[in-house]
Parts: sequence; C-alpha cells; structure tokens
Amino acid sequence: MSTVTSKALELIELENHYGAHNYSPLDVVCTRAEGVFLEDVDGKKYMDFLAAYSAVNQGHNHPRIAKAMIDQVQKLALTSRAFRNDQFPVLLQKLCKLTGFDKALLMNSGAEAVVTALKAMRTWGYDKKGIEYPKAEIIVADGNFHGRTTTIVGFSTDPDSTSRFGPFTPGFAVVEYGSLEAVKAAITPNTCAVFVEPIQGEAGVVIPPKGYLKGLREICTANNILLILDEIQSGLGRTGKLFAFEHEGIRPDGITIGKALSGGLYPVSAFLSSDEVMDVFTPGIHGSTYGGNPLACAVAGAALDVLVDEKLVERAAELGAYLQTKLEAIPKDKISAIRCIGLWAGVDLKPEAGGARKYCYLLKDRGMLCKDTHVNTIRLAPPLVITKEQIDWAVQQLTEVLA
Ligand code: IF1
Repeated sequence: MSTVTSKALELIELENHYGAHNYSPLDVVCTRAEGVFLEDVDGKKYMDFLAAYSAVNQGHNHPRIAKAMIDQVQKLALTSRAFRNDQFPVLLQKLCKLTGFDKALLMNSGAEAVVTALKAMRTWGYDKKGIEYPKAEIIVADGNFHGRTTTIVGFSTDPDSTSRFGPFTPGFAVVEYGSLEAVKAAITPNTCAVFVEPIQGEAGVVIPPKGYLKGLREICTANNILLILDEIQSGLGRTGKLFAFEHEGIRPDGITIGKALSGGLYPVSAFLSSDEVMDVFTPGIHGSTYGGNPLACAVAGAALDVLVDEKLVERAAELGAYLQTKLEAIPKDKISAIRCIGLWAGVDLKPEAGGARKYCYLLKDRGMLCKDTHVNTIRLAPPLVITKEQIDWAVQQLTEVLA
C-alpha cells in the first residue's frame, strides 16, 4: 500500500510479533515530534493532521509543558491519594476557575473520567433525586464513543467496540443522536442523566442539528435530569470554543475532559461538576492510584496555561473558519460531504472513491498524516498551533490526492 523502509519494517514486524493486534495503524514509525510535525525513523517529516485524536492541541512536545513536566519529575511524581501533594490543589483551582465548574475529580484516561461521571450520575439519582436502588437509567446516543471499559462499550452501537465483550452493564437507554423527540420518549421516572458528546468524534465529526444541546438542557431541567457532556475530544479549544457546549450558550451539569488536558505528554483526565453532584462522592467510594498525582497536575497546569496564553481557542476559531472555506473549495468529484467546526473536520468520500484509508496512505507518502474513520470518512484535526500557510499546504495535498 505504501513505501516502507527496512528500518521501519523491522520495527513493524517486531510490533506485529510481540504485540496484540488490537489496532491496524498506518505503517509510519514515528520517533520524534515538534509542534505540528512528526518525524519517522528514516528522518521523513509529516504534518500531523490527527494530533493524537486532539490530545496534542498545544502542538507536540510543547517546550513549556515539557519543562513543567521535567521540573516536576525531578521533585515529586507520585504519592497516591493516601497523602496530599502541593500540585493537586493548585490544579483543581485553575481548572474550576477556567471552566466555571465548582469541583473537579482527577483521573488518568478519558474512559476513567467517563466511568467517574457515570458513577456520579447514578449516585446523584439515588441520593438526590430519590430513584429506587438500583434502578437508575442513563440516556445515551447511538454512534457514541466514550472509551473502552466494559461498561462503556456496553452502550456503544459500534459492533467493533462491543465485539464479544458481553454481558454488559444494564441501565442505559440508547437513542438516536440529534433527536430531542427520542430523548423525551426514553425518559422514565428512573432517568438520572442524559450523557452525550456535544459533537461526535469517532462517528466522523458529527455535528448535531442546531438547538440540540439547548433542547437537551431544557428537557433535562424540566424533568430533574442531569445533562452531562463528554468533552474529552471536543473540548479544550478544538471547536473554536473552550468547550463545544458554548456554541449553544448552555451550561451542562458536568463534563468529562481528558486528552489535551495534558497537551499529549501524560494521561490526565477529569470529571467536572457542581458541588451538588460532586458531593455524592464520599471517602473510599472511588479513586485511582495515579489520579491527581503531582506530575499529572504540573503537566495539566502548564497545558492549560499554554491554551490560554497562546490564545489557542481563538486561533482554532479563526483558522477553523479558514480551513472550512479552503476545504469547501476542493472539487467534489470524490467528496460527498464536509463537516467542519473549529480545527476539526470530517470529509466524507463517495463510496466509489474506494474508501478513506487509501487516501490516508497517499497523503502519508506526501508527508501528511490523517486518519480514516467508518470506511469513507477522512478525519482532520491538526494541532491548534498550525499556521495558515501549513493549512494551505495540507489542503493542496488533499486536493491533489482527491483529484
Ligand atoms: C482508541 C476513536 C477518537 C473519546 C471521547 C472518551 C474517550 C475518547 C469522546 C476515551 C477516546 C480515542 C480513543 C482511541 C481512539 C480515539 C478515538 F476513534 F476511537 F473514537 F478520538 F475519535 N470520550 N477516543 O473520543 O478516552 O480512555 O482513550 O483516554 O480507543 O483507540 P481514553
């Protein structure tokens, strides 16, 4: 499918031999990175149009985040939450002041933040709403992607994710994404929360109909139901707002964040919510060895500072509008639809184009890395530090491979 040197091939064969085959990555073996660029073992440079699924919004190895990490690792990396550390409280305050939520609970991976949120939703349902135990129900959307734990994949509608991992956790009602009527129809006296992505990433950058989040907010408020949003991929600047929910001027009752919370240097995630919701957590009922560790907190603090000080959210809005205009100008011979919000785009190819993966390989050979999703969609999500000239170059490559 693509040119692979003997040096790369050796490493690919090693990986295939000793590693589980739970992925089929593009055959590019990266060894270093800086800003918007990745470099492979043969010294070839690539513009990164995936940004590790938006974890690297601040650009690869951002010097300021890297410095915070190195400084902290030389002082204190891990105490566990059995003891306190001097970085954790400072990050909590920074997170809450920046986002407007009352409290934060720190975890590591996105999936753990989601599980934390699910526990909060259910416990709030029993303790505050008075739902009979254990009957709490959470309404979720079809096409969702919230992570890989067995509970989370249990309410996925993607056969690849669910695979043969059942039996699954009950208590989830899956409804059509984007439909307010479907949510209304699924509500019962046992509904404690609606939990969705404000924009669906894995589904191919699916933007719900205008008014969807606003409508969800109204329905949830009217029925004493929590509205919790998964901003793990859509949040922290990607869509041209700090959070995607801001596009509809609403406030959810809580959000999950991760990925860019560390700028790609360390797994850090969080569930953010109100005092009322967060108070359901009492000592011993939830936690994680690494959650809230001082290294994570120092890295996340610097990653947030970079987002703010370098005005990356505003940059994503401005350059996102530019990217959208440029993408829409590409001849439509092979393209059936383009969805773009901020520096995040899904480019759907017509089935006769032969699948998105082929074009990802052609782009790779030209020095541009992006990822196919759901067979016919190319997903674009460059680091937010990308320049106009770099966007011009990337759109030129896309135009040529799709000619
Ligand atoms: C993989 C996808 C993206 C997420 C949202 C929670 C999580 C994710 C909205 C879990 C994670 C990742 C995971 C990664 C690939 C990737 C992905 F294609 F699978 F769906 F980004 F589009 N909520 N998304 O997007 O976070 O536990 O991974 O830290 O699983 O291969 P995590």
